[in-house]
Amino acid sequence: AIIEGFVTEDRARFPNGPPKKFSYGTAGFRERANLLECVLFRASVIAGLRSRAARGSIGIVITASHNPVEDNGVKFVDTRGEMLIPEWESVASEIANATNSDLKEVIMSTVNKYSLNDINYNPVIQIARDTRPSSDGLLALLKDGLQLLGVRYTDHGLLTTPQLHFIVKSHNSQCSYGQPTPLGYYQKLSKAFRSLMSQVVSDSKPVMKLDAANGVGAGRVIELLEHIGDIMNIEVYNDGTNGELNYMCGADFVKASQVAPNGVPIVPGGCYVSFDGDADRIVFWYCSKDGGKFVLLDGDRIASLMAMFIKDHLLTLSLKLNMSVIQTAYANGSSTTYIQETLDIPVTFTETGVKYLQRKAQEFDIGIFFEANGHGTVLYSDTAVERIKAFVHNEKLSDDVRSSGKALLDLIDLTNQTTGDSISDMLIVQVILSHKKWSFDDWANLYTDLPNEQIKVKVKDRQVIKTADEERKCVKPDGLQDLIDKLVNTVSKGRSFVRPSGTEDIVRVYAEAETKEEAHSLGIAVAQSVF
Ligand code: 16G
Ligand code: ZN
Repeated sequence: AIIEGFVTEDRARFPNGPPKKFSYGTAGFRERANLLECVLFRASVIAGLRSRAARGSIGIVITASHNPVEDNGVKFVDTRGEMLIPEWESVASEIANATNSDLKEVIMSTVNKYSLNDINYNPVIQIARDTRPSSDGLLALLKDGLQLLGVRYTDHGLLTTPQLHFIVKSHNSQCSYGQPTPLGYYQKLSKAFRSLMSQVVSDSKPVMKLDAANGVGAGRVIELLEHIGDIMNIEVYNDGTNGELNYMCGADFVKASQVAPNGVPIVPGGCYVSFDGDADRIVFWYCSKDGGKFVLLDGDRIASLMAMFIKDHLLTLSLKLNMSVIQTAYANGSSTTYIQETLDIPVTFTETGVKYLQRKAQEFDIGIFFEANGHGTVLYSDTAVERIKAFVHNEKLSDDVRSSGKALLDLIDLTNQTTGDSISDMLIVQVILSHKKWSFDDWANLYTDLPNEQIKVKVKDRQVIKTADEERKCVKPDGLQDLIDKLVNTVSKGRSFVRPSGTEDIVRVYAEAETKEEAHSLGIAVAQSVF
């Protein structure tokens, strides 16, 4: 009867049904905001069903991340604080796409398939949204749906995507991960950060200048500063008061165009950081003191820095835990070489998309996963945490070794283990640089990036391109890979691959080589062979 009422209301509000065919992909449902109204209303029933099936709280975040301000989107956070499980991606798509007359049947078939009528669980949905002007209206539709269904919810207001992931995990872990509120998030991170920074002797406070992409991260960092402002200075720019969301600023813009964003005063040698619109991606950058050259420190750099620091600590503790850095084909070849050869840590490759990296990272005691675009974090298995804890409690340790062990435990608490998190990643990087007494220059000197080129190619049907070996080899159309191999062999340290984009109707070409000119010519040549 409740479903009946919901379906009737859906038909009254959206007599034409969904305005287009949606597909729940890596980014959730993402569209022009005005096309999403029906989807947001139906998101209530998707979340309610998934919550019951998983017997836990589900999160919904209204955001379109680094997309332009006219877009919006909706993403579900699964019970352990991770991305929605693949099986339910299709359920979500089916419900979002059902015609008015099919909706009831589609919902009921899900109810029956998972025997949801037999489950006596009254879910609570955790909700957050970003700063887009369309987010309020979409939120209202979602709430209407939840109320009609009698599903309880907590609206946390404006939060970063990773904060909502944290809250869902905390809620479902009976608070053992943290308190399931924004305050609980700030408290957990700031406690760990203060403890780690207290081990550093320094006569000045670290300063970072933040480009917040005119997004939701700006206000959240200001809230965070109430907890750590006495030990770290974060100057917030692109806070949304003047500029437009993600326009000429933010992590995606800076990574793609390799120039400084608008809206941030540049001081050579200063430390800069850019978030994306929902603060789950982060890149660092600076302009060198001599000559003002722009230097980007991307996801590969962050992964390398974190891997180095964690490995150092494990060596001090003489703890053998199996560790891997997870990368995609987009990782700069120099970072892979540095991690494998200098740090002696195995690198594992996966397809593009956070869910693939995350899943792979779970296979290790310590899995450090980062996409070059700046999305990533570190996952520590329960075994790893228990072993480190047991070790620290050993009575016969020297002070140095014990404090190294404690630092590692604090580092784990400072890490948002649910998903890549700009705020958490920023604090971790600061801790490492402070512990090493390193500047951004020192960090950049770990290795030298190979010059690279990314080209978008418009083709009639991008799905004719099929890849294998974690997207590093092209298996269809026939002969294309041979051609790429030949071209790659004409330049030194050459590497190139092509793949159909998952988010745009294009084929992406990546090329890298020892010199900028070679990377460029290789990229162009490969792009031409794709036509
Ligand atoms: C999505 C993915 C991101 C990936 C990008 C690739 C998530 C949350 N986001 O934004 O990880 O790098 O797609 O886009 O999984 P592409 O397929 O167009 O290259
Ligand atoms: Zn994002």
